[in-house]
Amino acid sequence: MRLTSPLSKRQQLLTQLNECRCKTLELFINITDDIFCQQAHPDFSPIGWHLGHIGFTEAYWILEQCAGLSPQFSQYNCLFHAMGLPKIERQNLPTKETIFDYLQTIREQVLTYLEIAPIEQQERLWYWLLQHESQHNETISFVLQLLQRQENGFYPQLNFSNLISSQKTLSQQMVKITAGEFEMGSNTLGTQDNERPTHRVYLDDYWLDIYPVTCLEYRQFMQSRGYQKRQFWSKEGWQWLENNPVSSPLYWVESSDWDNHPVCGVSYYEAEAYANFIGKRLPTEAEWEKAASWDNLTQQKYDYPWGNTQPTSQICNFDNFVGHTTPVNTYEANCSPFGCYDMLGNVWEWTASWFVHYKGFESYPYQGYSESYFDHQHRVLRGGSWATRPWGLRNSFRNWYHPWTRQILVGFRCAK
Ligand code: AVJ
Ligand code: FE
Repeated sequence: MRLTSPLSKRQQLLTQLNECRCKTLELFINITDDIFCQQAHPDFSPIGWHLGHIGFTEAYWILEQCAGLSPQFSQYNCLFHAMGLPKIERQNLPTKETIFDYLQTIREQVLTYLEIAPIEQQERLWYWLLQHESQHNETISFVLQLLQRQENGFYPQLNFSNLISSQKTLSQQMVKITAGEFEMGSNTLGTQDNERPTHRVYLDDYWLDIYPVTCLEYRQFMQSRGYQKRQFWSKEGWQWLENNPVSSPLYWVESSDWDNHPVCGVSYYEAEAYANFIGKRLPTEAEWEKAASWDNLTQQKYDYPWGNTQPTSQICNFDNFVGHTTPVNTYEANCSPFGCYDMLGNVWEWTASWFVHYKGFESYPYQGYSESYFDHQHRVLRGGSWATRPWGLRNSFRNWYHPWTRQILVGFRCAK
């Protein structure tokens, strides 16, 4: 007897599609048409565009490519295509209500098709779609935060329990990750093309911070005039700083209540400068993944730092449960076999690695999904943030951004 029948796979997919969509629509509850169309930053599209693009992508892959239906809503072909209009021209959008109806119409057809779809052959595509929606969902979350910040200097109010754990004394420590091979990447169904195939990687001994760098730690760098001192910055980093004269992380809050929170909203250059200041360096993505996933005793790899059980709101800060960062020592169970905390959730972490393919890479579901970014212009980020949805939270997940990006929910930890 097969353990999973095609029928139960269908049901599982249906449940997950519904869950993921609820999480997406939830973000739009109090959104006016104004905010819907507003561009918070030149590098990011309005949240309304992301919503339309989610529907467009689902329609293209499921209704056109799988079900063989002819294209509908041709008025959106250019508007909601990722390669369609320049970002600056994506503000002239249909109303929120129109886009909601569009998504609903697509989704009804998709669910009708799901009842008869050859799931066994298409499973990877359906999971890719969940990933895709999740990632745009996270972008919507931080674009909303950017807009709120710009409008009223909004920053999150900490609740009581966050304040309490902030008050515990917390000092950064490092753990030694012993030399040896580990298994990098993942071949499981829900993973992206760029995480595959798994391969063995040998690393020498190295040390890694047990926590992401906190605001308390980073303040030292600011107070030592780190933003003014050329010596800490790489050539590109200093050039970036000269053109973008900033003096604190984008999501910085000047209050001791935030001391134990991870730094959030730094470019790769700022992370690199801090590491130089403190006499350390940024980890490579292999160093990050080994520390998060490898059990040296059993020579086994885990999907999550705590093992193979799925994440919950009790274990780590993700999925918008909290809605902002939490002190890096809040989740005791969010600890890897090597003893590193908070590797998944809270903030993404910059790594020193360029986003490049693993040996044996095969693009999926289209050539440019990852391949267009294997250009030595994008750094790898690991670990997920407080807004990362379950479909994108795992040890092997690779995110990528230009090193100057600081609008995302990103911090870092150091190695040496
Ligand atoms: C991997 C998050 C940078 O949002 O641009 C979404 C993912 N690719 N649609 C992005 C993606 C195509 C990508 N990031
Ligand atoms: Fe997309």
